[in-house]
Amino acid sequence: MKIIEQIKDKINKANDIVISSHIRPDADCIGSGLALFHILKKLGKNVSYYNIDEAAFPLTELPGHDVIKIGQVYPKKFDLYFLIEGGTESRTGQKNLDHYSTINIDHHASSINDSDINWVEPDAAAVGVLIYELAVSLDVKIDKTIGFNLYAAISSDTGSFKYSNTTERSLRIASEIIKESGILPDEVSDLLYNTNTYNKVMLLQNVLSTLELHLNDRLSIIELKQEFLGTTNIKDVETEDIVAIARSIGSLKVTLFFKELKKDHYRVSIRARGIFNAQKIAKLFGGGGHKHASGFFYNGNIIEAKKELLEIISKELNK
Ligand SMILES: [Mn+2]
Repeated sequence: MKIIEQIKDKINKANDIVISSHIRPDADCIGSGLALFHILKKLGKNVSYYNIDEAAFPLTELPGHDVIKIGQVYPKKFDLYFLIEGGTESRTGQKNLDHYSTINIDHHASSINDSDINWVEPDAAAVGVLIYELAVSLDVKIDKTIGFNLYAAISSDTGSFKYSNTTERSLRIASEIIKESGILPDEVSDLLYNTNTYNKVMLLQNVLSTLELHLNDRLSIIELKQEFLGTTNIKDVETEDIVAIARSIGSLKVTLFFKELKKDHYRVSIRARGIFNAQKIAKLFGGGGHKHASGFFYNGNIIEAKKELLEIISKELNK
């Protein structure tokens, strides 16, 4: 049986269903989770949605967002547990996952296939694409709430339909979502991309002042120091998109974004273009992600980290 048919079968047989997204949720996993929540509601299911981390503004403004509860899943018997983008306890922060019948829906090649059913499609631009296909197979009409969330998921993970995962499939599905639900794409874009605060734009100024170019302008490095955050009230997760600015320089193949979490402890995002494989680099440091967008944690001095990465990336670029 095709995996989507297996999931359909499980949904049809289930009554009480719970959903969780990964920690530090992004627009794809929240949008996809919310769309799935409202799809299952339309089928008359009892649905709960538990996340460990609160979503950051503006994702809190996604329609239907108020159904999300923060914390561990209530220890009751659910028939089915959907894990959006990563089915492990470390990825979701949820404990005792092996007590449930779990379905992991993901599009990361690095997804750990630890759930009872693992629907992992690295070729899908976003989990939103998969949730749309699930809705179609369940015969659920895409209403405005579902449509807005799915479109936000796909728009966000394709960088507003700019990244290499902007394919016939992602554009066709985005178009079908608009047609079926009647949502206005510019309203989604305004919410996701045009709601910066003054403090956020000033933070960009500080981060951009750290910009370095290396390896004949093929590698850029930027850094977000804790001191930049100061009293800005900007949450960590709201700074994820800053890397997009540093990667817009035409000559670049790779961009590294060092985010200082505390002294000598960094989260490093890697963005790549063309044939360069960011995931391969992230894996060397115990991280993961996609070919063009990956990341890892680094404990140690940033000067050492840069030295080490420059050497590795230089070798990769000169292959
Ligand atoms: Mn995603």
